[in-house]
Amino acid sequence: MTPGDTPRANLLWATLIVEELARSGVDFFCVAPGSRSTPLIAALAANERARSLVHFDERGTAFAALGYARATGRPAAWITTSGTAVANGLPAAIEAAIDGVPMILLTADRPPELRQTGANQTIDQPDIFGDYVRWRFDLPAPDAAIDPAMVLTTVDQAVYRARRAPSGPVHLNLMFREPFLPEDGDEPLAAPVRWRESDEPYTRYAATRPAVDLDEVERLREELRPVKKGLVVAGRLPSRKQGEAALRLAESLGWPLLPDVGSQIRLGTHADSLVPHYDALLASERFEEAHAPEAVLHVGGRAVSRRLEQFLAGSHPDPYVVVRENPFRLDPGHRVTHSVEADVLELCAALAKVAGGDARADSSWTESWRKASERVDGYLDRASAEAKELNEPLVARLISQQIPEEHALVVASSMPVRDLDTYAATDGACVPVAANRGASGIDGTVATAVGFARGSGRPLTLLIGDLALLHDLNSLAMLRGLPVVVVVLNNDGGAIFSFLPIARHKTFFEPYFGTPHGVSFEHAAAMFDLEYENPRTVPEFVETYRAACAQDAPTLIEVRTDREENVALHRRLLEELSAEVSG
Ligand SMILES: Cc1ncc(C[n+]2csc(CCOP(=O)(O)OP(=O)(O)O)c2C)c(N)n1
Ligand SMILES: [Mg+2]
Repeated sequence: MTPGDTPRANLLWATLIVEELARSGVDFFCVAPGSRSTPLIAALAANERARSLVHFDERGTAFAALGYARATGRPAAWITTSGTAVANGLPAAIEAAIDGVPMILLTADRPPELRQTGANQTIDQPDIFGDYVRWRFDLPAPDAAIDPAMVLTTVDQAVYRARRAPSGPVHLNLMFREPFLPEDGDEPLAAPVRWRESDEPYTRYAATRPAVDLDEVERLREELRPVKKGLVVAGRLPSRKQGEAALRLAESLGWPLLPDVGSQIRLGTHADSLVPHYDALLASERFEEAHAPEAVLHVGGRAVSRRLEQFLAGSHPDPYVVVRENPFRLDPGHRVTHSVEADVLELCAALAKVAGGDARADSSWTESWRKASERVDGYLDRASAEAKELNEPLVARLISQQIPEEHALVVASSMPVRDLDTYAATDGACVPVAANRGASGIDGTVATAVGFARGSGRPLTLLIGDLALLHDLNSLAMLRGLPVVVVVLNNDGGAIFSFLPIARHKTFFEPYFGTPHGVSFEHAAAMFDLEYENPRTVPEFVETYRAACAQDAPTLIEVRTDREENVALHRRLLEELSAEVSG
């Protein structure tokens, strides 16, 4: 290859990568600045169908890609320069891998002659994401002597591997030699003819979805047929359609359905078999003892509720069936008797069809769950009406009631997701709910919300704790121009730790676990150009939240609470709720 071919080959390959991704439906690019990725950025800027999100922190852009795919079901591409920038993609890649979210990681790298030479900003990149990627490939540096069709087939394989079950992140490591780009007037190298003349991906991968195995469905039916007291658990599911399919299955079995906050049917959904407040019910020992199930059918990912996990492990249901779209074990209590990898919609529909005729379930069983849940709801309504001051469970409940139906809701790990799970009402809107509960990190939450807002095209509410917000503070810069309402529950540290036995160790609990920081978010809001509100009372909160939702610009609503009062309030609420359902 003549030296003059390097920049032309760089631009050709980068152009092929960006355009082939766009042709394959990956047209959203999350980008942070850097030099080594120059050819990719030049190709991106020139591509008319590609859209981009540009931000200075690669951890944030990677989480934005995650949020985008959570909203759309389609991967976004993440472009980064070489060096430690690449390592900043690992947290989002881990979350994507564990939760089956597709993502295309494009990392620029030095060419082989500069690896392990002490060359600047050069680290060992090709395997950096380890087993967290579904597929990885280290492309050679662009070279006019290599058939450019290789680049296209590599991109096609990458997109396929990201999207097919089990979906997840894939990594293309892309070496570029300098000079990165041709001079003006240099004749470009030609793309493969057949590709140039078409608008389709070079290799079209057939979307072969394995059909549901009807023998398996029949076996399940046989096992479930004798069950009188069964439970359906709807865990984390990516779409409302899937949640509704689980609900139809529960109805045809005649079993109660326990909907996780991420099941897409926890909010704004009404059905006779739905038990939205199951987590609170399981705080009552008497209720638990009287409601041990004979069988469980769990659909989707893990549920947030710890009480549910303990309850199921303790009650030894048999059969205990798990249905999900990946081959991974979902069985922290080691109780699962039957794990089915299948398309959730199809499996639920097929099983509902055959189970309907058998239904032997005991209707007083479902009614007992539902009525108890209704009592919890009634109690929470009374408690809300009597509350003079804002508190964390109440803010979660108010958001579930006040959120406009066109919004999406992203909720942070730690107490926000747990409070929403336990205390959300069902008389609000049925909005899409997303949370990073694959690895349950508190990192990248704001960026995930940004990606979700961009992907869904919806205005969005983010409910987040103070440490999670501080952790991802610079992602507030990505909110500019987006109709996002950030509600931060500022309890000056990690409130979740107050619920753990470690909280009794007064000598070191506060500095090492509570981790108070003493900051308010008013200045952060000003720095990143967000409106700022600090409501103190329930009516003030409702008013400011509604007003913020009506705006096109981002708003940060800070609610201050006290960690000690918060833990005492949670305990009191659950005690009173237990008395309510046991009485
Ligand atoms: C990246 C990451 N670091 C640390 C943790 C451990 N962790 C779990 S909850 C939590 C505290 C979160 O505090 P905050 O966001 O204020 O929520 P709160 O507990 O107050 O509801 C921490 C540090 C984690 N889950 N993820
Ligand atoms: Mg906190």
